[in-house]
Amino acid sequence: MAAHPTRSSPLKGLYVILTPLASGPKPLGELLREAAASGVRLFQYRNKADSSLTVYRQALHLRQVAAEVQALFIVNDRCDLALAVEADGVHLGQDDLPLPLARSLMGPDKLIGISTHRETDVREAIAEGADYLGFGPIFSTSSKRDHEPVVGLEGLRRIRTLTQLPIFAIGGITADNVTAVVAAGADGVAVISALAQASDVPAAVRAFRAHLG
Ligand code: 3NM
Repeated sequence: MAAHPTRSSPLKGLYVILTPLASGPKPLGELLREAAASGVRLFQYRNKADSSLTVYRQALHLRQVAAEVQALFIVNDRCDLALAVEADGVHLGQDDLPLPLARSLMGPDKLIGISTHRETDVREAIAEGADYLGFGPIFSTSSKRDHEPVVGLEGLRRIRTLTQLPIFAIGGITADNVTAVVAAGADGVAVISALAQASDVPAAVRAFRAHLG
């Protein structure tokens, strides 16, 4: 199914995280379609709450929708699930499988991103061959329980000096602060609530994209 996307696909701009916990009234598949129709090319499915079967079924559905709209589809945390639904890649957290092991499971052509929160995480991710970094939380957020300490724009500026890898800033990012986040060095921004809770998804995407190029 993953005929179009490759590791060389551009990794920048708006990265929309689809998660049932944060979602408003809109089904995730509909959110994906609306966001993609407004130009979003990169999605992640994140579900830490439901059973494996439920998560698999939802991932498979979203994967199919993403393929229809020719967007990249990444699964959070789990290589087994990413492989089962033929996702374009996996996004690891610091407590997930080690990146080299994930690479050997996923193969050379799948994308592997990793959440980083401090300089040591970033250095390790670079050494281990991540395709892109998540870095945050830039601002405080209620979308992730027990999140790491806020790194702020200053933290992002420091990390930018360490690597040319694509950096997706995450945590509390909105259309109102995205300009400052990009100015601090982010290649893109990953968001949950700014899209999930938007009453007008196309308008919300446009507001981001105006600042993201
Ligand atoms: N990861 P919102 S912050 C999933 O710092 C996640 O790694 C973070 O949600 C990190 O856009 C976060 O609603 C939550 O703030 C992002």
